[in-house]
Amino acid sequence: MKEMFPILLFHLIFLALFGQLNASWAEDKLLNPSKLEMFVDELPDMPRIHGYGIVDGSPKPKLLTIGMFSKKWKFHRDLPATTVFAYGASRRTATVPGPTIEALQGVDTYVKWQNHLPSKHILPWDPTIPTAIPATKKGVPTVVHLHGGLHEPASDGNSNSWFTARFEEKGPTWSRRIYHYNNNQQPGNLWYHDHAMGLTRVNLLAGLIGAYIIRHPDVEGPLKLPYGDEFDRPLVVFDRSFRVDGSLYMNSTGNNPSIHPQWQPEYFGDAIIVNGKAWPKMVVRRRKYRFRIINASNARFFRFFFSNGLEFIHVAADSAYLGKPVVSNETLVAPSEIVDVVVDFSKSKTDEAILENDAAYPYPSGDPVNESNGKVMKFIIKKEREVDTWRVPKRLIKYPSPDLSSVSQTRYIAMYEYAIDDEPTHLYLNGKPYEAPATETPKAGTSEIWNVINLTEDNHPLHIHLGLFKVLDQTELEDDKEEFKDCMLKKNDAIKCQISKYARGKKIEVAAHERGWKNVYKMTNGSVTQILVKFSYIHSNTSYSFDPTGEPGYVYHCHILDHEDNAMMRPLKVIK
Ligand SMILES: *[C@@H]1O[C@H](CO)[C@@H](O)[C@H](O)[C@H]1NC(C)=O
Ligand SMILES: *[C@@H]1O[C@H](CO)[C@@H](O)[C@H](O)[C@H]1NC(C)=O
Ligand SMILES: *[C@@H]1O[C@H](CO)[C@@H](O)[C@H](O)[C@H]1NC(C)=O
Ligand SMILES: *[C@@H]1O[C@H](CO)[C@@H](O)[C@H](O)[C@H]1NC(C)=O
Ligand SMILES: *[C@@H]1O[C@H](CO)[C@@H](O)[C@H](O)[C@H]1NC(C)=O
Ligand SMILES: *[C@@H]1O[C@H](CO)[C@@H](O)[C@H](O)[C@H]1NC(C)=O
Ligand SMILES: CC(=O)N[C@H]1CO[C@H](CO)[C@@H](O)[C@@H]1O
Ligand SMILES: [Cu+2]
Repeated sequence: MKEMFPILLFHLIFLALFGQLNASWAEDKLLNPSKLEMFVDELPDMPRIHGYGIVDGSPKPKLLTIGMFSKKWKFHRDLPATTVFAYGASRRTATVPGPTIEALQGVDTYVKWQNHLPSKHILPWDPTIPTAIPATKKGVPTVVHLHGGLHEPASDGNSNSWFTARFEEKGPTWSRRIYHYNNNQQPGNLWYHDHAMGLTRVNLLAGLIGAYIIRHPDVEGPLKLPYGDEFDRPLVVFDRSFRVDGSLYMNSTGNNPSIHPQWQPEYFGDAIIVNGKAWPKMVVRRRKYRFRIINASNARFFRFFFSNGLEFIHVAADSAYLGKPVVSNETLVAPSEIVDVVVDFSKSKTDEAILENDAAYPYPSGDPVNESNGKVMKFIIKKEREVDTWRVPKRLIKYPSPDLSSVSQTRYIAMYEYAIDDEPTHLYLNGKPYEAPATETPKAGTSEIWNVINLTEDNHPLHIHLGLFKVLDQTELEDDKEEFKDCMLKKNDAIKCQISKYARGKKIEVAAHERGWKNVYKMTNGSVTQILVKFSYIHSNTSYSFDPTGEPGYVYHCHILDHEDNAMMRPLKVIK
């Protein structure tokens, strides 16, 4: 026994270190989120990095180096520090979310994205879904996608262009160490995040997200919207669950474990995090602020509203300004959608306003929110009245409406979910895996109509790389849609299945603030959503300032990350 003891101890340490003990240990050590007092941490403003230099008074292209680091991050005053993956100019300055990159329209930003991550992931991932797996089984594959960016395919962060630390291993379509963002598009809100094959959900959960803003001072300055670091603030919102020791918790038992031991169709966390703090607070002055709210949750939809009735004045959506401001008392944000709103705190009748959320999860038919996930953050409004120099003009920036007569193609995109005993195993677009050759091959410079048919139970936010789109119409399928669904499952051909016969139900109104140009939209279940996708700039008639036809092409996918990973994503190949 005496000799055995060290061996036993060694085994225990080994097991504890390498995870086999975690499964039983993990679940009873889950943190009850109501143990964290709300509104105690100040809302951070993430570091701002300029994606341009100033030489002799004029802006010049710039090369940034941004790394991905494993480090500790405090999500709440009373929660032990959490190991995260964070973007930053250095390990010391890396944050969750990462730094906000501020670019100028027409000035190129180059980024050397560097992977400094350890050899093992901090979250459970599932090798049985289509996944980037390094041959040595060492290193965390990553690749950065700038969401909403119009740039060459080789800098688009294709899921198979992943790389591990020191570029030791690279995915099959990897070609560049330095990414080139032209920034030649309209001013607006973008965000960057990881996009590695089969790892997007866990890499984002670990912290690999950040905001990116393209500004055009000549066009935006005259609007006099709230501006500058104090009044123009990105809010990156997501949900996370923790163990009592502060570590991130993700359920590691699949919903169909005999097929996918770990994968689950949707991740929901119990704590709502804004700019890296759980339920933070922010002291504001009695005047207007602009908030660019990015939903960086894996699967949670948010419907935001203020406890004291303050309104949202929408000035832009996820990729472009609106023609006119739109006022609303609540706003629904799907994963990866961005709302860009002005809030006028001088209108507040109280000295505090809580930003709340009442979206069921999964949206729209899942569990109702409760005290924890129904609260987002608190604004403490100073008492003193002051003169507000910011305004919201009656007209913002109007881009020409899509020219329907020039549409060159009409496509049907059907969303399918496959299940065993009602538990989803995987999801496909058009019934095809990601690896099947591209079927969506738009011509550069043209516009197309896509009819997106949801044949699943859920509301899927569809995101298209490169192409910006406008939602034209959303129509419910008629009651006998099961016939249509059966036909689609057999033939996968919307025309042969007589879509026009079924797509005659109720029209679903598209909210006024979502009628602008977008890059993500909620594809409501049981309906056909018609969008016009433009494969050219929306703000000018010049052709793209890069070649969109190169390898490895682009993709389009569902932005519920757990769906995207398994494998609700298809190639998009632009041709000449
Ligand atoms: C984790 O997921 C499994 C299978 O989906 C489920 O049975 C289990 O209750 C979950 N655990 C927790 C703590 O939610
Ligand atoms: C917002 O206004 C609509 C219509 O007036 C109303 O039905 C809804 O309950 C309001 N929402 C909130 C959060 O006050
Ligand atoms: C963020 O987007 C995901 C996926 O579209 C969605 O499920 C989630 O509800 C959204 N969250 C917010 C805060 O908008
Ligand atoms: C809210 O629901 C979550 C998930 O079911 C749970 O973990 C949390 O404890 C609940 N919070 C409260 C205050 O009931
Ligand atoms: C969408 O799903 C919800 C909840 O399952 C359901 O109430 C609603 O009728 C569905 N909508 C359509 C158009 O099928
Ligand atoms: C492009 O040209 C067409 C036809 O001349 C014009 O109607 C449209 O407004 C132009 N678009 C932009 C963005 O300038
Ligand atoms: C076309 C179609 O059948 N769509 C599905 C969309 O989602 C709903 C669930 O709310 C299903 O009932 C529909 O079958
Ligand atoms: Cu989806």
